[in-house]
Amino acid sequence: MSILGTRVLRTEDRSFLTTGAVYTEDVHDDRLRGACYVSFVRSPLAHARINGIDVSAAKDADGVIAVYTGADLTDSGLPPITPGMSNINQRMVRELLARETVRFVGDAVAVVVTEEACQGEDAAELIDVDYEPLPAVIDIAAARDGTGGLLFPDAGTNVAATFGDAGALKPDLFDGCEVVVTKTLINQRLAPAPMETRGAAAVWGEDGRLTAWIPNQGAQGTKSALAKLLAMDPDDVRIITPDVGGAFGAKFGADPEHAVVCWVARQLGRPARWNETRNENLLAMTHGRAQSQTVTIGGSRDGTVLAYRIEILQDCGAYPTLGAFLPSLTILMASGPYAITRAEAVATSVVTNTTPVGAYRGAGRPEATAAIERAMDLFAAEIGADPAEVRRKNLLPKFTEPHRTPFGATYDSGDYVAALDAVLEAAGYASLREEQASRRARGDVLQLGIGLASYVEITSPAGEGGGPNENATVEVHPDGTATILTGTSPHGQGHSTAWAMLASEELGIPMEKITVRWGDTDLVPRGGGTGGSRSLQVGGAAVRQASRELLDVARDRAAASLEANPADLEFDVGTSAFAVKGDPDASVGLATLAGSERLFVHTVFRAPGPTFPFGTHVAVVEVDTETGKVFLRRVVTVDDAGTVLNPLLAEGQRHGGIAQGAAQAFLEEFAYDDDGNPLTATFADYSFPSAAEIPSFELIGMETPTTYNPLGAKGIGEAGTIGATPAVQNAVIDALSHLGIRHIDMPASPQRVWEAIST
Ligand code: MCN
Repeated sequence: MSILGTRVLRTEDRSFLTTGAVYTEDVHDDRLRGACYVSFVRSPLAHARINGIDVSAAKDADGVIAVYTGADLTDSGLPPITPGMSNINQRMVRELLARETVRFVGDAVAVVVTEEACQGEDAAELIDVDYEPLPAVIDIAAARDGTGGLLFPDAGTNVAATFGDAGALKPDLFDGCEVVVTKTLINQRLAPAPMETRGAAAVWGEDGRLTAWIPNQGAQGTKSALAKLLAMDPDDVRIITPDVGGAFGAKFGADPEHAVVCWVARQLGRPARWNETRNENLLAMTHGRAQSQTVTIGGSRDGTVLAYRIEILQDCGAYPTLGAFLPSLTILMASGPYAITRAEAVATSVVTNTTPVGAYRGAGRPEATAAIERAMDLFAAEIGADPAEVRRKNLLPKFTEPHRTPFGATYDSGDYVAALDAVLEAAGYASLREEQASRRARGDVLQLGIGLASYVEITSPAGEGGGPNENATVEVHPDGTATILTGTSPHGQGHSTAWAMLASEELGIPMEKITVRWGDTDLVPRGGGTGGSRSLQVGGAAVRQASRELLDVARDRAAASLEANPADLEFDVGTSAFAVKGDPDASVGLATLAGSERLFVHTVFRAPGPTFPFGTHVAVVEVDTETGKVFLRRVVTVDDAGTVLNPLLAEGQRHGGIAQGAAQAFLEEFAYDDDGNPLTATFADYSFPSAAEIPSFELIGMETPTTYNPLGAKGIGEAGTIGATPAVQNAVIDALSHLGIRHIDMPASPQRVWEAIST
């Protein structure tokens, strides 16, 4: 019986729940013996000129081995960081440690290196930086217009990148529409806040090679990024990935801090370690989202949407990296699951004196869904129609051949109406509306809101070499065990379980005898890592392909050993052995075959393109009309990620993602005051939900296989954050729509909701 599609328990959890994880901070390795500790000195000002740095007092402090500033790094020949992507303004250059100007609260200006970790923070306080404050650019519209000053005077602008031509927007796009609604929506800035903060441990060998332990989402990408920062040949860098306590998109590649720690280790000829504090993490790890979106939607009074436009202003923080590029993904997915043919989008990415923005679970796609799903509700409210009906009317009909959107995305397969109908049925939509009507009639304090979000998203947009592909190696050992090497890099997604299932299914080797390894670049030199919910559809597919190719190799060897024709052999998964058809005694097992010569296959799986999972979420909230407090009561979802390999893993991803997505709608926001001081730099201020604030989610199954990989699988890792956010936001507004409220920006905090009710 096949184990694929069954609820196999996560093999990872036994050690996590007993001996515990080994995060970078916990790594005990002989090579790191005698390590010193690096602490960063960070700017307390959002924008300032550095007139001088006095490190003398710090140098004399307890346990201090050395103090370095940006000048030391530059003197040693380290280059500044130029934006990686060519369409970003190349004059917006960052230094590993800021030398002349600091551009956000948290920008690092110096490091102290101490014998003990605890000595660093005290010594760092003794560093006297002479800052000359400059006006902080926080408002993104002002940043775009350059009215509040420039972050990079040499660039002559705060605009880091543009997408589409704002001057070429069609004035007649909405001609013929009976109804046109326009609204500016804030998709607020979030902090990824993984349980494990960032860190590094670095040591240089006598051969001049660097070994660095860094929590990451893909060691190979971290290796090339780190080598670039350190101006080194990537072959001289080895990255080792310990257990990673959450990443959510923000641990891809390498950050300036990682490079500085490695540089310190080389400078001192001694291993160096860095463990980021929670406060530093909230200040200096890349943030996510941070878009302002002006949506315009037009159509007829019967509910048909005829035209849609989105104009995006992306805040990319102080230094443009991936954040500057995120709007291109928002634009790609802008028309969502709808049959809108007249659609256009433009975006401008600007720098501001805030923490740099990067990828955060969904990276550009939740923003697209949030915009169009809010627009759909605004349109429905304007024509007085049921939001579910408006969606049903405009969703693309079922398709099995690729569908090309006005924004150039090619959706592989979809059945959007079925997803909507299934979730409405499961949620009991009609009776929820009845309940809502009676509460309104009674004038209850607790009003009921029902929110919908239909979505389609892109998974596995790119990989190794830029395409949706991934490699795997499968080796069977003489003792009957097997090892899988993968270019993916799990950090909560359960690949050890999933990849072992796939190999076990093909090779007949029990899962407990299969070890999955990743994240050491000397062991797995190539790989695209884990992000963009790409892993199963390309990495898992590669494991299956490698297993099948291994059987081909083994078949030839078995034929030689049994003196039979390969075509006359049958592979018995039950015994993991080849036998001659009709003569079961003439057999040889994979383990035996591995005894005479190594039995392994390395392969690359290449998909024809990304895949497009879809679904609909229904959120039910109660809103206290006296206090503005939102209670999330239910989230019911259909998330169709094609064929599901392991429902337990997929549902785990959905639960986590929905909680995270819902949190954006009613709780989370990383906020600054007008001077660029962070208002939410501790967990006392930056709130996210605990189990007490969220219900258990109701997950409805639906599987529409893709033909882009033999597993039929699409990605599931980000679906929760894509569907849940607008569903919950729409639910909050729906609860109050009878009061004439059409929109409330996220997060729907009690204060914001109360203000909307009171005005
Ligand atoms: N799966 C399945 N059937 C499918 C699709 C997936 O059984 N049709 C299973 C896979 O086997 C895998 C898991 O679900 O075990 C997720 O697979 P996939 O959708 O391929 O996504 P990735 O493994 O590439 O995960 C990436 C995704 C992203 S982009 C972010 S961000 C994210 C996330 O996963 N960050 C996470 N989930 C996270 N979960 C945790 N605990 N921590 C994070 O930082």
